[in-house]
Amino acid sequence: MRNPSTLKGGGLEKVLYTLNTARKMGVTASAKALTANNACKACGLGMGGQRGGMTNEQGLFPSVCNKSVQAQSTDIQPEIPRAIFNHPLSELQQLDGYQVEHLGRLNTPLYKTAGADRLEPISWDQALAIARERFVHCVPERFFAYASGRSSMEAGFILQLLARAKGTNNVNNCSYFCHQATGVALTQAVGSGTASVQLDDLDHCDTVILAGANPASNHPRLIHKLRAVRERGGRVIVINPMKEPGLVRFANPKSLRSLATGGDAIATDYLQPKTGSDLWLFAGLAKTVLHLKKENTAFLHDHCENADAYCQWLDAISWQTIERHTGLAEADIQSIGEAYSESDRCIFAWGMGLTHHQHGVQTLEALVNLCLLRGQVGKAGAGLLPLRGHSNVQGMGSIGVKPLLSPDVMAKLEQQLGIAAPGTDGMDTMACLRAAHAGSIDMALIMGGNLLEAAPATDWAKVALERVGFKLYLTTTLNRGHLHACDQSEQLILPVCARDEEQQPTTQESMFSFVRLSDGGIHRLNNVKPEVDILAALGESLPDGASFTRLKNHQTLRATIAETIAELEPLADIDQTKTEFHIPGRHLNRPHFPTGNGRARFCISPLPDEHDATTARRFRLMTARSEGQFNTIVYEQKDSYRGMDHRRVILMNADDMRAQGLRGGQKISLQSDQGQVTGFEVYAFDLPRGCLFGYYPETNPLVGLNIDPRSKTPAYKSVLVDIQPEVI
Ligand SMILES: Nc1nc2c(c(=O)[nH]1)N[C@H]1C(S)=C(S)[C@@H](COP(=O)(O)OP(=O)(O)OC[C@H]3O[C@@H](n4cnc5c(=O)[nH]c(N)nc54)[C@H](O)[C@@H]3O)O[C@H]1N2
Ligand SMILES: Nc1nc2c(c(=O)[nH]1)N[C@H]1C(S)=C(S)[C@@H](COP(=O)(O)OP(=O)(O)OC[C@H]3O[C@@H](n4cnc5c(=O)[nH]c(N)nc54)[C@H](O)[C@@H]3O)O[C@H]1N2
Ligand code: SF4
Ligand SMILES: [Mo]
Repeated sequence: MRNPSTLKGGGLEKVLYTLNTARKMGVTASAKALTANNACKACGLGMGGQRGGMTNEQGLFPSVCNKSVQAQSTDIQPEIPRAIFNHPLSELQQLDGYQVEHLGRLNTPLYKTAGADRLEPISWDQALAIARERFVHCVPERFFAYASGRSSMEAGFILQLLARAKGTNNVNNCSYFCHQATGVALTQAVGSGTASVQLDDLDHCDTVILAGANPASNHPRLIHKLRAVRERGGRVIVINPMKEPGLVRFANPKSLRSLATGGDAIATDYLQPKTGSDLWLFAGLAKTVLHLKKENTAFLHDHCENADAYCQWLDAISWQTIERHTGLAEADIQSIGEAYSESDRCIFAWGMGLTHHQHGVQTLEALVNLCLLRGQVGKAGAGLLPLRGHSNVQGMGSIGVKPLLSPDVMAKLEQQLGIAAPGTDGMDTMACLRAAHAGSIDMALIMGGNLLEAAPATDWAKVALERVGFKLYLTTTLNRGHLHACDQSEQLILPVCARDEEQQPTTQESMFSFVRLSDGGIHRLNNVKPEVDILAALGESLPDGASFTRLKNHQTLRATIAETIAELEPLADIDQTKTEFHIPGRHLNRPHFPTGNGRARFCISPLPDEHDATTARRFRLMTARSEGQFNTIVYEQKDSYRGMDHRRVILMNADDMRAQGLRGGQKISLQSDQGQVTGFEVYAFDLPRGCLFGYYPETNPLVGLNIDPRSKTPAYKSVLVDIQPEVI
């Protein structure tokens, strides 16, 4: 392992990797895949669409993005050789995630009966007959649908329609594992659960506060915007327990100067609070603003409510409490509070480091309150920017892949399509898994994603999914979720087109609420189907299924969306106009908020239980990503940003290692209340004492079932563990 102090993000290694991957893809295939008019399939920042593969909504082409190349690399693989399916399941189960993903593209429906030990290739006719039969006979309340965020708006709409036509609201997407806390907190405070800014705003801010996110790996092209903030003399304040090398310095692969000089500085300031303590840190920053009398009194008076209660709440939190929770000195917090007080236009950007906690919503409330205190939302160049995960995860929410639809959308579905509102409340993702664990689910429809390995408590999740009588997966490639949790249950895996292979254009929504049109049309495999066709075929089997046939035409489908979801009205004629658009009402660039009375609201909640509550477990483990993976898809074993050669590692504060008598590279096992993992190597890293880092999904067996009661999101970044050196 390399010395972390010499590490930096990006650079030559990334260029070589991209080149290598592009070579493997074949020059023509990669050029075609990367330049065609399709939205980038990887992260939620959004790129491509009608302006061409790598161009953003400003018409700029900042640089080739390694993530985008990676995502394409698995799509353009040849089909999985048929001989693979001669192997019994028990043998396929021995493959690791990397090996399964790199078997190739799935190009045949696969079926497995409950007791069988084989995935049998079958015909589409047989496959659809089985799927329809199970769907028609399933009791609505014993059914759920889960979607990842890679599918299109069109597929998402029809998926949620299918569930509701069946009579259940049990339909959700991976946002319950991701940014749900953001949605809850922002909706109640400013009336809209999505980013208040657009990409342009990043060109006009003087400060970015980046908390709990690692865009060097996870939203690579955001780094260009952060560099530009620095270049114009602005500040980038990073809040992250880990000293992420890619946020300290980033070498721009496009710039020889940048490579030669060892990269550009990104963070002007770097605060390292203890994991899960951001809520107290935000309170400390707000106390500083008040102390300096830098609150925006006119904004508070004219455009907010509940500010007084917030100030009282802050008063009740002492600096000792803040120092104890965050592990930071009052003076260090105050100096950042002063910097924030000087900013005229500040953008707050954040990721999973804030949402993956049992007090995720409360942390986001604290962040929004800090932003409101200085009137940093509701004007150009300032505001709130959740860094979304999947390329269309936000679209999944907009289109209704969620348990609760707004009453007016539900009423429109009823009028337009004759679909009656299901009588019972829908379940979020963890509630569905709990129901499955209790044996109360007969059928699950899983569109994309890897529910098994994305879920907490892998062994528990495996039991839960195994107990689902029939699982129907729609996927481009196989993953371990398809091979495990089905020993005793029936399942069907259907191969689908990737975005750029769709036979009709599709649409996707980015984290800036920008809706892109993807042409599709690339032909790679001969036996895959569009998701919409498969879902419509299921819908047709319902008693009033006729309308599903019409919806196979994407233009008709989009016209229907436009009629039912008011803010998506411009979708109606996007085929003709090819005009991509920002969803109206989301960009909050004047101080009027869609809350009903036009005012933003300070939301305060009782403080969570003591962060360092007495527990037998001594360390708090965060589970997060490397640059070489996209969620459960592992592309490379090594993490070049953090200098790790493989993924079965735990990173730890050097003093903690000494206190535990551990040396770098030593094998350890970890134990939580949920489970145990063994054979991990421990290395020193710049992290606060008591905090550990491990990769997802390798550490998921340790993650508990405890969720944030308001966002229903597991505490993936706050797993209490003990460690044991392994005796060799
Ligand atoms: N390369 C790549 N890109 C991706 C993905 C991927 O897997 N790989 N996944 C996509 C998806 S679905 C998502 S949601 C996004 C995720 O993007 P991010 O939100 O950046 O995700 P993570 O890597 O899980 O964690 C981010 C950071 O949170 C920090 N952190 C952990 N706990 C805390 C805490 O308590 N407080 C603070 N302040 N920081 C903390 C970690 O040190 C880490 O640097 O990326 C998307 N893009
Ligand atoms: N411990 C821990 N667990 C976590 C997290 C964490 O930080 N720590 N992060 C959480 C987060 S933020 C998220 S969003 C979830 C992610 O959860 P998911 O979205 O469920 O998982 P992914 O790994 O993104 O799904 C990858 C699979 O999607 C399928 N796929 C890929 N492309 C396509 C396509 O074009 N169409 C279709 N139909 N299928 C496709 C392939 O089967 C691929 O293997 O994981 C969560 N789990
Ligand atoms: S930053 Fe995200 S959306 Fe943009 S090209 Fe890279 S992976 Fe795609
Ligand atoms: Mo995510």
